[in-house]
Amino acid sequence: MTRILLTGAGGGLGKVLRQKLAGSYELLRLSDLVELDPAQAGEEVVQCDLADAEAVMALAEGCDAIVHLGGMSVENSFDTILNANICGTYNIYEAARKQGVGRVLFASSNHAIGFHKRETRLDASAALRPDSMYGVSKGFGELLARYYFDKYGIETACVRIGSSFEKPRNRRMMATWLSFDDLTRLVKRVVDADRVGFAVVYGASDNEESWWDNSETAYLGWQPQDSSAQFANDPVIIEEVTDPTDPAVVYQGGAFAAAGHFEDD
Ligand code: NAI
Ligand code: 15L
Repeated sequence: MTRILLTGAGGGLGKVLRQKLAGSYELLRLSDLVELDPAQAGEEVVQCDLADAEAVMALAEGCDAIVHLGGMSVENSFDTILNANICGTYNIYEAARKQGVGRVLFASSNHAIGFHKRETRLDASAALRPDSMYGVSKGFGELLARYYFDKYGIETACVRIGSSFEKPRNRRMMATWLSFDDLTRLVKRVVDADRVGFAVVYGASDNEESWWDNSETAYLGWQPQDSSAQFANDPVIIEEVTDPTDPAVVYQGGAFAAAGHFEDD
């Protein structure tokens, strides 16, 4: 597992991983719709649209694993989600199949299960309950991953990322926060593990408030080491006032669950 394709390399997490994975593998092929900084040693840079099947087919050539972060990362019009996330992820799996790429890390999201209540503890077998069309597209990606593993043996870790930012931005993120270092360790475990199979992993740090149970994927050997507790006294966390009956507080998906249909806005 030495030649890695990283999609979404121009985004928030893509930029972090570009920096943190530098030098760890023989090749990091970086791709995004937006222009990227020029390639450094051990890197290749390819600008392309994930909806362009031919371009994505070429993108995967010669790679051992794909870290698929690219796509629309929040709620948007169905058209945008369809092209970037649904067609884009299908193109990634078809490219993996035809180019012989054996392993994918799919950046799924907590919004695939965002309509579960916060007092419900979820494990890898929890039902998909998307809270948005964005969440629906992540559920579709997980189903694609399941299908390509069962039919073609392409391994995937579907990582239902919570909130991966420098620090939590609100009270909800005290439970959902995933530090950049824990994310990087998880990506490396998925790339380096002897066996991944089909795995659903919740991407959260070792936070005091926790809604998710990763015991079914303990075989991957990933143990988050950071905790949001260090931010408990941050003014953003202390000052935020929340109504416990607000759907944005009741459901795991927060504001995504509470929002109306994007196309109506
Ligand atoms: P981001 O929005 O910063 O980055 C996504 C990147 O994908 C952007 O650089 C964008 O240009 C690229 N992209 C969008 N449409 C594309 C297309 N049609 N073709 C090629 N590239 C395209 O998002 P972020 O925060 O870096 O997240 C990365 C991935 O992780 C996303 O798939 C997101 O859904 C997922 N995720 C992130 C979370 C977070 O807390 N940061 C939480 C849950 C999931
Ligand atoms: C996501 O899926 C988004 O990509 C990210 O921007 C955050 O909104 C995150 O979920 C979250 O739930 O905090």
